[in-house]
Amino acid sequence: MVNRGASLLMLFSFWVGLFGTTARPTNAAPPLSATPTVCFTLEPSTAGPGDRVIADGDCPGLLHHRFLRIFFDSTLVTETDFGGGRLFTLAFTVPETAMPGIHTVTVKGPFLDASTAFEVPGQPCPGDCDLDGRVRIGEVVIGTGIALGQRSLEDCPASDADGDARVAIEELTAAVRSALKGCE
Ligand SMILES: [Ca+2]
Ligand SMILES: [Ca+2]
Repeated sequence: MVNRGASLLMLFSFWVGLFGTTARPTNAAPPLSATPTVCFTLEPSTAGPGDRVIADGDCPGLLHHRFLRIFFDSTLVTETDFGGGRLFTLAFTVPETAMPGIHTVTVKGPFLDASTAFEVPGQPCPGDCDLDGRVRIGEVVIGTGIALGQRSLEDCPASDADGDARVAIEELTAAVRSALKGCE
């Protein structure tokens, strides 16, 4: 365990040394986290860029809402002047730029902020925590923290390429490769 931790630190030190002088300060990638409120379903729950998805909801308190917005991660995909009631059925299109991996779809209204997961099929770019098609130093830091047991895998599922719920040195190396050469 000590050797593994030391190896991880060496790998990370190497990467920071390589980029320390050229990497611009960057915001750490936002963690992938779902809000506790889940009051709608997506059909289908897995689809590719450009595909149409139906959000079917039954959200308490929606009666008083007028505007509803649906976000795919941080991208606004639907905005509607909702008539009222607690039931809604809204369609949206998966953004063309959506990368493979687990995304978050959020329905927002004046008093509503509900999220659920949505999967774009395929392997995510190794280490790309926020699925934006690039790996930044903050994302390598997150992956390293997971490998060292200091962070939760939920903070960056894309760090775990083989899905064994651990981040191995090889997976960190793949993340560094993504940062150096871009996502393939
Ligand atoms: Ca990224
Ligand atoms: Ca793994």
